[in-house]
Amino acid sequence: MEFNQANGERSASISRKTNETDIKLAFSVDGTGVSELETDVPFLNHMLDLFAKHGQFDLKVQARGDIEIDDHHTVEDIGICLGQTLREALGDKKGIKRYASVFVPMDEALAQVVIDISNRPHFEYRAEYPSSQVGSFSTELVHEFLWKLALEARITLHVIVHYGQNTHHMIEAVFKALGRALDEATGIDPRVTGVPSTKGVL
Ligand SMILES: [Mn+2]
Repeated sequence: MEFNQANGERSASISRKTNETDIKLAFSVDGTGVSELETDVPFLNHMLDLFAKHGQFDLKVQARGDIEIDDHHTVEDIGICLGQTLREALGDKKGIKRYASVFVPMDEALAQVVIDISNRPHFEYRAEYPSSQVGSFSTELVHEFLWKLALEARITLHVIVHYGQNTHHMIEAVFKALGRALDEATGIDPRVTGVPSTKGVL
């Protein structure tokens, strides 16, 4: 499960097995929005599909986990794997835009994602959902996924759900905004020479 890095594509893959989960994940920053998602958490498959599509990433995930307990470990560990591959794929971060702030509406819901590809892991999250469940999915796991993604990718990630009435819509807006914001922040700005930091390193 790998993408072709020979043509300069920024991509990485990981295979991670613990007593709780067994995950294979391949991620390409410079993709076309294609995903192949085989996890035991259907709602997360739906969200990752949106993330890849709206971020123009390629994403393959095969994940088996101890969902007989609950979805927690599987969702958390996919977040960890995605964060690690994002960090690896970006390498020295030369030429990237680094920052992005994106609002995405989904009908009545509005989400905002603000990113700094900073090498300084930080996560802020403001979201209050009307429902604690979407189908069998616990909405508290959105926090778990994004938090671990930010830590492992070593990015500053602020996620704000401004309002909404339908929990499915609200979370969908988050994942679409995350895709679009990461797409923009990882994008190459031809005016940037080297790393976009006065410190000279990110
Ligand atoms: Mn949906």
